[in-house]
Order: sequence, then structure tokens, then C-alpha cells
Amino acid sequence: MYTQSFNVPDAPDGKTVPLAPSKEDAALQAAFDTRIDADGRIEPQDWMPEAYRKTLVRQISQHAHSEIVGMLPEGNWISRAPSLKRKAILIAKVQDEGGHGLYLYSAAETLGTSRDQMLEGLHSGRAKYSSIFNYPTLTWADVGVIGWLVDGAAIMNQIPLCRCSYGPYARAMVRVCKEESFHQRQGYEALLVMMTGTEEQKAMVQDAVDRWWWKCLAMFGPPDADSPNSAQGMRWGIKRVSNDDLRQKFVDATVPQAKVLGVTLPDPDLKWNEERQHHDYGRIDWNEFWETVNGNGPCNKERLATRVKAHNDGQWVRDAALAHARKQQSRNMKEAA
Ligand code: FAQ
Repeated sequence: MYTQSFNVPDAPDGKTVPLAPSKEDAALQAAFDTRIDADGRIEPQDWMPEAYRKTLVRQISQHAHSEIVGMLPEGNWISRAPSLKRKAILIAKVQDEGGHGLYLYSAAETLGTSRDQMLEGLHSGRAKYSSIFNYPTLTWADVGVIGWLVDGAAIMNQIPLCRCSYGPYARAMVRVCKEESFHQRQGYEALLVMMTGTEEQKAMVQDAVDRWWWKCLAMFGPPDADSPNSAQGMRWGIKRVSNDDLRQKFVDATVPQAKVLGVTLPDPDLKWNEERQHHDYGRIDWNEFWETVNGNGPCNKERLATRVKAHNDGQWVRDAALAHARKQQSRNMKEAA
């Protein structure tokens, strides 16, 4: 079963074993509910329902996988960045994404799931990661658009996670959001520069916006009515804002930015609705989204194969680090004896 199963015993037929709640469990559950209702934080040493733990491991590990796989589409352009300045910025950004993955794996580990277990879920194709990273980066403008729109969507989703009820996740998100904000600005700035360039450069930016816009809207997840995890996630204070509300906030924030940049968002139905005080927008292709989430997007196989190869190629580094740590430990013990 997928990563959320790690902390709950499975019956031989693969179904979850329902445990009868004891009196003590009922008291613990009541204390947990009271803390959640009071908007308090849950910490690793606190009692928590297994379903809460499983949901967090699922979401945080998926999020970590997204950051790590998310290094690949942009990493693809490090060797082809148009100047030394852009190369240095891109290297720093891609490295930041790797760091985000590490904070998030560490946060998920506090819930009792090992990094090896999470990576096994990713490498075997059972765990999910964000749909957005299964599309190709065809031109340099894609790197700017990823910063502007993909990081922009990621920040919109992640700011509310800074108030998530699980302490280690919330604290990791504070730092992640600060860095994502820089990522978004560097992408937008790179595009502003391209838009002052030649007609070909302007067309390249517009083409990248046309290819990424709808995929970014889908990043927020299925519509609320089709989102099986939302109601419980919000009840537990893990999710604070629904998929559709975040998507709407993203559209409203992005329309004026597109105007300043001088690009057209590829949606004929996009217009301001005076009554709702929001922008209306067209229909997202959910079939394409689910095809991509289920492994059939344009780059799914390539992304996974690259990750598995990188992990296998890094085995000697992990072995050397462990051997060094063991040596240090035995030296320290000898000195202490
Ligand atoms: N892709 O019931 P819901 C980034 C799945 S980080 C793939 O609504 P939930 C930084 C969902 O998991 C981007 N799968 O689920 C960066 C669930 O399947 P499951 C990642 C998706 O959890 C920038 C099923 O659909 N950010 O970009 C997607 O309540 C540039 C039903 O959905 C996070 O992970 C999707 N887009 O809400 C890095 C943020 N959407 O698990 C490099 C944390 C939904 O039941 C370069 N995560 N699914 O098998 C979240 O906020 C939530 O998990 C949602 C989904 C909102 C993603």
C-alpha cells in the first residue's frame, strides 16, 4: 500500500485492522480534539490518532518528493543558462529545492516513517509527487515561467501550511516559503528582462506561459467536490484553505502580474466578475491531470528513472558517510572510556 500505511498494522488480506478504542485512547483522543479545536500545535511526542499521522506522512512525503523531483526540469537548464549570473541564480534555486526536500523528509521522519521507506515509495512509483514536474522545459523561458507561476502557485498553497497543526511541518514551511518567495521573484524578473528583448524572446515567453498556465491551475489539486482528503485535512488544521479557494487566489493574484509583464493568459473565459469580486476562468482538463498523476504524463517515466539512477549512484556517498560516522563514534567512545 502507499506510504500512508506505514504506521497502521495490516491484516493478512491487506485491509487495515480496526483496533477497539480503550478508555485511555478515548481520553487521549478527547485531549487531541480539544487542542485541534483551540488551534494548538501537535508535536512529535504528543499522542495523535493513527489516521492523522498517516495523513501527515502522506502529504509531507509527497511534498518532499515534489521538491526533489522538482529539481529536474530546471536542473536541465543549468548547463545552458544564458549568462554566468543566470547560471549562478539557477544553481542556487535548484539547490534550495533540494534543501526543502530534506527539511520535509526530516519533518515526516518525526512521525515514525524512515527516509528509506519514503524513498522506496517514490522509487517504486507508488508514492505521488506534484503533477507539474512531469512536463518538459523546452526553452529558457520555461525556467522563468516555472519561477513565476510554479513557485507562485507553490507559495499560494504553502503560506497557509505555515499554520498547519503539526509543529515540525509548520516550522519547515516558514523557511521554505521565504526561499520560494525569492524563487518566484527571480523567475518574474528573468521574464521581465526577456520581454524587453527581441520579438523572438517575447514570443518564447508567451509560448512558455501558454504551455504552463493550465498545468499550474491543476497543481492545486482536484475541485473541492472531488477532493477526498480535504474535509478531514481541514478539520485537523492540516489544510487551512481549500483547493478551489487557493486556485482562485492564484488566478486573482496572477492576472495583474501578467498585464505588467505584457503576456496573455491563454484562457478566453478569463474575466473579472464584479459580483463575485474574483476572476472567472475556464475549464481545467482534469482527465489530463489524472493521467499525469497516474504516471502517464509526458515525462513521468524519465523523471522517475533519473531519480532512481541518482539515488543508486549516490550509494557510495551514503556508505562513506556512515563508515565515517561509525569511526567517529568509536573514537569518541574510546576517548570517553
Ligand atoms: N499532483 O484530496 P486531495 C513546489 C492527489 S512543491 C499530484 O485534494 P490533498 C516547489 C492527492 O495527493 C509542489 N497529485 O488531496 C517547487 C490525492 O491523492 P492521495 C507540491 C495530486 O492532499 C517549485 C488526490 O490527488 N506541493 O512546487 C495533486 O488534500 C518549483 C486527491 O487530492 C505540495 O505538495 C497534484 N498537483 O490535497 C519545487 C504542498 N493534487 O494522496 C521545484 C503540500 C492532488 O490521496 C521547482 N500538499 N493530488 O493518493 C498539499 O497541500 C496537498 O497535498 C494538495 C492535495 C493540495 C497537493
